[in-house]
Amino acid sequence: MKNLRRKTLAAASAATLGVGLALTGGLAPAAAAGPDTSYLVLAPQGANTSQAAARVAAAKGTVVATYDQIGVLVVRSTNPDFATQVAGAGVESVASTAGLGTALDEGETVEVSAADVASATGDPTKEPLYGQQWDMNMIHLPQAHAVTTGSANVVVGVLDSGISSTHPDLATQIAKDKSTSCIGGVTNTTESAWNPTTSDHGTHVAGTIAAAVNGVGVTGIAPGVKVAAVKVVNDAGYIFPEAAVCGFMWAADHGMQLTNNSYFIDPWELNCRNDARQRPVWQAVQRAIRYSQSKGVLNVASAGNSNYDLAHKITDTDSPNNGTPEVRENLTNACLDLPAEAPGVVTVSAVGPTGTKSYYSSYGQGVIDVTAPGGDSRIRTLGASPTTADQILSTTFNTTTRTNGWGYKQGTSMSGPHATGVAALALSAHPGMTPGQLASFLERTSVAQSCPEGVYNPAPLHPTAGPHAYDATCSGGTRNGFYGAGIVDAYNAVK
Ligand SMILES: [Ca+2]
Ligand SMILES: [Ca+2]
Repeated sequence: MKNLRRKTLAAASAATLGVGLALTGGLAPAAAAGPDTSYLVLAPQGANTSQAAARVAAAKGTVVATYDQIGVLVVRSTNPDFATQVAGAGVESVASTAGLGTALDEGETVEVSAADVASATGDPTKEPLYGQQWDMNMIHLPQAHAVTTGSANVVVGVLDSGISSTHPDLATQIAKDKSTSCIGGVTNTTESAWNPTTSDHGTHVAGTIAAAVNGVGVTGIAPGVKVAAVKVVNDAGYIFPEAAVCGFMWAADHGMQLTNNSYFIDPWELNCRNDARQRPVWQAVQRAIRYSQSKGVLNVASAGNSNYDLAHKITDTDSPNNGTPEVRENLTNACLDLPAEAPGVVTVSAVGPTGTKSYYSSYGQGVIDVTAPGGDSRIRTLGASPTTADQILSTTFNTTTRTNGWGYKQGTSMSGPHATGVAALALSAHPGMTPGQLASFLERTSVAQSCPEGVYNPAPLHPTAGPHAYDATCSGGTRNGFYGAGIVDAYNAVK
């Protein structure tokens, strides 16, 4: 999984290389146009952006989105000196987001064949593929659905790669009037703009949250609620900070009570507030997250698939994602994964079908709030070979054939939506909770899991990674670094 996350984009460093072409001869150059670059421009907290906008215009920038609520402008400019020239009264900070896109950990989809879909037999829920949804039994979904399948008043923003609006298990589940693309930090509510293009990750996530109970395919956790597609993953598979800011602001201003965030924002993974280059980016995203919380949104985020101890950050050898690796001094716990570690966000690790930590799941005492099924294809064979059925079955969209279907994926991208779905059921059964109350309720109704003894090594027979690649040590008691408060439980959340 780690390698999937570390996809590189060769073009990302071109932005810096394009500046400063050698000048020859004695002619004074005209102002050189640089590459078209995105910036986040921050006004002082609490100030409006009009003064900053005037400075942007004077520095030959174009404002493409204005977030007066949080004092943030999204700007594009080809002026190579934009960042320097825009500085001044009314501008607290500015940062280019070039190179700060993070690759979505897409995960591989294993599709269920049309023949197998057709021959699947029914079950008590009447969903033909329910027999493969071990994850739903683990969180006691049938018992929960006897109480409620969710309220249509609850709308969940799926900040992801879009949702297929033609999918037979999703077409009735989407709040189309609240769906948008946020690519480039600019909203586009055209239906085609928020449908999937190059990735069906968001379609899989949406199905886990809210696939219909309709006698077709699978069931979602909260089929009575609505999902809104908020597309933040671009066609190259990257999430840029301006898209995430747009997504949080959109969810906040369109009456959503929950967002699901199965992605990360920073290519360095560990986003440091004390890194001057990144601080404005951290601040802009943080302002957007805080604003959404003030509007009644609980944000749920995946912990990541690097088997990384998020509580003990010492080195960051893999970074940056899309540039030359560099050594950064003084990495501390002030360096946050966004949005997973932003205050007030529910952070979710993953477990497989036996209820133990998935080999890939990141963890960390004080960081993980709850856990949920994300699949573990290696648990059954101690790592030797993958077992598809131990992954998570949900809705898919084949981006090559442009057809809808069902299939398996695994990752904390899949566990996060289980927590989001249970939170949506909880809010349906117990309306009126604030985001903080809902987060506490989700934790309180989870089923505690004990730490494994000693060093946990679920995949010692992995053929290529080596016998200790997935070693991890769990710390804490009833609430611990692997599982937080425990496995989310749909029945406990609605009864
Ligand atoms: Ca269904
Ligand atoms: Ca948290």
